[in-house]
Amino acid sequence: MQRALLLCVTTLIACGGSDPTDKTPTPLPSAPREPRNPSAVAAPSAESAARFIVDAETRWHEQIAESDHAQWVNQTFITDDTDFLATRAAERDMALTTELVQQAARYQGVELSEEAARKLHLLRINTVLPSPPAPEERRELATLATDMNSMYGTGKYCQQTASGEKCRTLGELSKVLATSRDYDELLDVWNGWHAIAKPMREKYARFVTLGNKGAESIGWKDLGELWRAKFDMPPAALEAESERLWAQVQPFYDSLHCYVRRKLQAHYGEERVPKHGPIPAHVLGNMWAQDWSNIYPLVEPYPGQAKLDVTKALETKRWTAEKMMRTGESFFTGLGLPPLPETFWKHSLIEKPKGREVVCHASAWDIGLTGDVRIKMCTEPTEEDLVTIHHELGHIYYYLMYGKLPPLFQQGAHEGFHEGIGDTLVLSMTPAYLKSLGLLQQTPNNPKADIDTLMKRALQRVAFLPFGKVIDQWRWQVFSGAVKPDGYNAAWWKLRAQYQGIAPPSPRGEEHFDAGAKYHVPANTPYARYFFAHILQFQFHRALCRAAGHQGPLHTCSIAGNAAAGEKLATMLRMGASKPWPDALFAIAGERTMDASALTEYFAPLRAYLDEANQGDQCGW
Ligand code: X8Z
Ligand code: ZN
Repeated sequence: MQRALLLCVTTLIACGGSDPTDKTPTPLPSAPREPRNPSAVAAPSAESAARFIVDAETRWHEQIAESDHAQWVNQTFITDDTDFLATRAAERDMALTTELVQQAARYQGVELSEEAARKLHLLRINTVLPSPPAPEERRELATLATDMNSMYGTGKYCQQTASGEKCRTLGELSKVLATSRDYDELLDVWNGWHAIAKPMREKYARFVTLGNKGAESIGWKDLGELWRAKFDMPPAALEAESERLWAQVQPFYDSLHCYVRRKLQAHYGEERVPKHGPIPAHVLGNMWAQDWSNIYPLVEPYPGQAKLDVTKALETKRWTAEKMMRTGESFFTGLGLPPLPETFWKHSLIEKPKGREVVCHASAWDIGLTGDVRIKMCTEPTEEDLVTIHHELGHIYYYLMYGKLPPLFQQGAHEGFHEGIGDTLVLSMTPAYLKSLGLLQQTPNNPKADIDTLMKRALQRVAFLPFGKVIDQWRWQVFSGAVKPDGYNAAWWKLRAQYQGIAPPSPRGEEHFDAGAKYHVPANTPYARYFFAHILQFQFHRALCRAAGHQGPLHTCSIAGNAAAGEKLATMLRMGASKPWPDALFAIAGERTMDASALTEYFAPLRAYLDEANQGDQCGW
């Protein structure tokens, strides 16, 4: 996670850029209070706009230092007191970013330099939670945001046992989902975790009302429209873009789904995993059925061909969180990027601390945009966490590489770029690379082993695609009012069935709030970014492999240790959000549109294998 500075936190967030095609919001209402900055009241001109921008960037920069420190303390030590402090900081943050957007509107239509125009555009979309005009509603909204985040962070599944109450955290429940193959045990932990979201339901409905008031006050129809405006294209075009990319990958997803469902039927029986219907959501190895790699042993195409159990090696070799982090750092330094600053090691929280509540969902921070970069993560010795470490370090290196730019440009080219950097490097963690780390023993080089390796990767990255799409499609409907609170859960499961082909394993009436059991909903972190990242990372990978002079199939490429690939990557990272994202994409890949052809190229051998294996089966749901 990260936002502009730390993308998963509620208020400020990485954004897109200026574009003449960008939708102009409807005229803005007047600012809620007198602008403090005299330049903001001067007649709008290029000069007054330049003064306004300097002043706005300075004020914003000052403010984020306060909210970042408050958020960091809150999320690494959840108490009523830190909730209070985080809420107060968030209030100020919301007030300032909203005020600046309103003031920036004065300069619409003024002829500006390219840089000034881009900064004004970025300023207009520099929030995921604008403030409603009334101060008491701002406070209420900030309080709801903190409450839901902390409810998620402290959520537990508690049961009465003979020896007293036994409570399990999300980490513990996830471990059961990853490793158990007992249908009823899986169902129990799935139900147990999803119950934590029930009390969020009413809060979320109010949050939506107030968040929308904020969005309206800065000229957007609703919060969803503001979120969609962050991609250098009109909000409506963003939806079409997401559908276009989905259409490119859907046939492959359907084929993977068909194969996996058959294997799960073989294990759990047709009465539990239906022959032609959706797969129950709790048997895919992950609480949200978003990453299926934990059920790899159940679906392995050629058992015994490739030994891919990295988790076992991490456990038996007793890799510590620090060793896993340092290994991730070496990937980046091996590309020619700088080592992490000493403060990273001093300030990060990389293990779950005992005796205090923390938000364990992994995140990457650049406190106050000062280069004080940190990761917060409750690391376990698993392959999944090794992957997440690289993901988070991708954010950290983006922060470091664009750290010299003006504050408003210190963001990803768009949010999906930020989410895709570390993931791109993970695509280079081939069996040979993992062997070089001592995490795999042998790396047989034959087509069957290749299919096994690709299967594992597809369970991680292709299974994710429809999930990456569904979360914000649901929220966009909620924000627009197309889905009302009395239909939250029905709409959630309708989308999950439609795109993912999964079904809830127990009755899920409107007393439940299953969307709230996924971090990004209570934390108000946009999610479409991950969908785009999962397309872009293959484009980045293909481009970097070309820069590295790789010959042969794309899935066999590793850019580890390649300085030419590193320089190409660094060039894009250094651009931050200074230019519209197509320019950044061009800098790395020589292409200006997002495109799934690199993903399909990467998985081509697996696609052929699956289509063949699915012959005679009636796929779909
Ligand atoms: O939230 C994250 C990162 C932090 S930005 C750990 N991810 C998404 C998720 O966990 O749902 C990475 C993959 C998708
Ligand atoms: Zn992330």
